[in-house]
Amino acid sequence: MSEYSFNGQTVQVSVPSKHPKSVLYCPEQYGGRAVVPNDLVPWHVPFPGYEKSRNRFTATSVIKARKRGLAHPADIRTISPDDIRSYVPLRFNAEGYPLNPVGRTGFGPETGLLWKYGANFAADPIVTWHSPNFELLYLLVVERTDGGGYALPGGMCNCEELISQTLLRELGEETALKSLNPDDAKLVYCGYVDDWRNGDHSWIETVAAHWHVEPSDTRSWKLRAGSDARTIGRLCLNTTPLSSLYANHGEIVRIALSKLAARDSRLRRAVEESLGAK
Ligand code: RP5
Repeated sequence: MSEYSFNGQTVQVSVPSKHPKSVLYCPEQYGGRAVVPNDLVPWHVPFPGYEKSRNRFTATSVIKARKRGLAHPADIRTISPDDIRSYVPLRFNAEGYPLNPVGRTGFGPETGLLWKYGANFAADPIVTWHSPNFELLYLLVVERTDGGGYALPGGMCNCEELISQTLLRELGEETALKSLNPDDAKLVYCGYVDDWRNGDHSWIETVAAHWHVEPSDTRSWKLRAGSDARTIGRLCLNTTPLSSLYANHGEIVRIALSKLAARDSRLRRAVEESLGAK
């Protein structure tokens, strides 16, 4: 099992056992996914004819990024396996394609909207605060412009950046919140994101870090939706089901809240209520 460290904190790298959103949903441009029954998701189960049943699609943005040397070339044979990355130990098929660590997705071998074969690295800031009486918990979210609904205000990493920089840059770009202290970040998650853009050979992995702030800290915030966000939301977690969030962001927030309750007993009831919100 691999580990990831950040700010002197360590987490195990996570790969969920299922990826329902990567199998059932996709952006319209993908033209749909091949049907993958649950028992045929794992790569070790033979699925004759599967490869040919998949739609092919590469976004124009990816083709443009290739010309600038920012995206992998289309031909997998021209890419050194060392240039294909993941927080998870990678496996490759006979043609040299990296295999999605959860299993089949019904889309590939092209990368669709993603720039890289293997993992495309993102970073997700989780920002929460409580009501003055400690009864309610709030989460800062953005409404995605791609129709994916409410999500953590994260984004893709620039290759020259440290994850700690991406977390705060994305938060600033998407919400205009720039006052959080990087040293207060609590590492919550490192691993696979069940994102609807994922494919058989290209997928998203993220590092999520949590800031929980006092209600008084939020009074000076002047939040504004950035270019990647339609609106900003302050979700009351006591009444909003975490499962309604984009990709597996709800599961990631769940981990953050459990750790929060372990650190601060005053918030245990609000956390319990939020974890059970339906
Ligand atoms: C998710 O997509 C990640 O967890 C992150 O929140 C986001 C990054 O993609 P963009 O918002 O930059 O499109 O998979």
